[in-house]
Amino acid sequence: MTKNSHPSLAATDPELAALVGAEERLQAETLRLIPSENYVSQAVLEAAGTVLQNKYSEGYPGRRYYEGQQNIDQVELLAIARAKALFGVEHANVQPYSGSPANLAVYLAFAEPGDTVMGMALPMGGHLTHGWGVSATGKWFRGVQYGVRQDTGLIDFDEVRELALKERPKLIFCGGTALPRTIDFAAFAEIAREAGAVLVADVAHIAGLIAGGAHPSPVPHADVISTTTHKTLRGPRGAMLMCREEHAKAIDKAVFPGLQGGPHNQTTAAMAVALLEASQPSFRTYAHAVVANAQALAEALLARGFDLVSGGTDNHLILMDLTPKDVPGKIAAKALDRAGIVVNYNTVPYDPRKPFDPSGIRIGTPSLTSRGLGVEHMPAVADWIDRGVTAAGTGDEDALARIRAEVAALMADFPAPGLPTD
Ligand code: DSN
Repeated sequence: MTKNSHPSLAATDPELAALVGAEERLQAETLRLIPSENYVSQAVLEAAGTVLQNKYSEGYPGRRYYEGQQNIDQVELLAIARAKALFGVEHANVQPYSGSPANLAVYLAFAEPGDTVMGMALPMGGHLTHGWGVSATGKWFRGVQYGVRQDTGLIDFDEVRELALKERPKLIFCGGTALPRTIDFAAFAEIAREAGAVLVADVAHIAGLIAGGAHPSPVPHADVISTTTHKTLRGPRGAMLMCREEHAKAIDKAVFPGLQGGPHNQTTAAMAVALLEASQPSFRTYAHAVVANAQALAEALLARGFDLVSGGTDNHLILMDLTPKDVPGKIAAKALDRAGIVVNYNTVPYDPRKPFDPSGIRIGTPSLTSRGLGVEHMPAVADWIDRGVTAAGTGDEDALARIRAEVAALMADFPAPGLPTD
């Protein structure tokens, strides 16, 4: 299937080519449910593999520290223009290498070491870079953290407001990595205004849903929007920062020369392609289908007695608390992997277990929707998860093997974008 996919690579480095081929097969045969992953198009893959990667271009279009930027400037300007049009923002910086450096640039733009910053706690669904202790953002800044209510699994805005007014953070982050519900950007903006804080909406997980009109936009509310480009947005591994014109200079200076050197031009090009794809009507259909699939999957899981944090989902992501099933998240995730269903183990809010051995698994529908699976397939997906978790508890490897074969059979009918087909 993948023998001749990369002929030059295979001739030069057969060992590496074999690994790439094996990964192509794995991505083709398995049901990939990690909510932060996706399949990029062949066009995005091709742009990411171009000679643009040979070029250094520290600086910004028209203001570089290296010559020979005739084409690179145009590539970056194209990506910027497309980002601005797609999200309706005044300014976009497309140079951050990925989400964590993008967020670090925001700290550099608006805060000094030791300042107080506020974000959602990592075990509650936030991100490391929102001031969590083990991250540089929690070591070099004073991170104060909010969470979700234990009884509802939802953010308690009275608690967030009280904390913000007491701590007066320089930055407030909203968004995260394990949030199954719509983010109320307007409520966060009101709190940030009262507290005199800069509101940063980290929409990495939901950028594609926003672009496709399947989640409200932070644009009228947030001072800065941070996003990766490789999750629901279906672009290359990279990131963008977007803001109003008043913050443009501070953001640009923080990214370069504050934090990074030369931008990865091949990634910028692939980002431009993904942004073009995300502006097409078909992407709106995709974004809404991601949510419809997640909601259908949540319903099917609830019908099978699973406990979902917050009781379901509004977006692409479902956080399953396996405590009632008496199967730890890690055991379940590893068993599902053997069954051809790729998920990640995850803490759930108020998890009594440790982060490396937590109570939950996190799943999502961006990848399966990219392959064309629809709501009619979600009962089968829920059934496989159910049987997989049961088999994880009983150690039934034969059952896992049976699921793997069934998964591979269905996946064969839904070729993934960007993967070789024969
Ligand atoms: N690692 C990403 C995720 O999986 O959600 C967030 O950075």
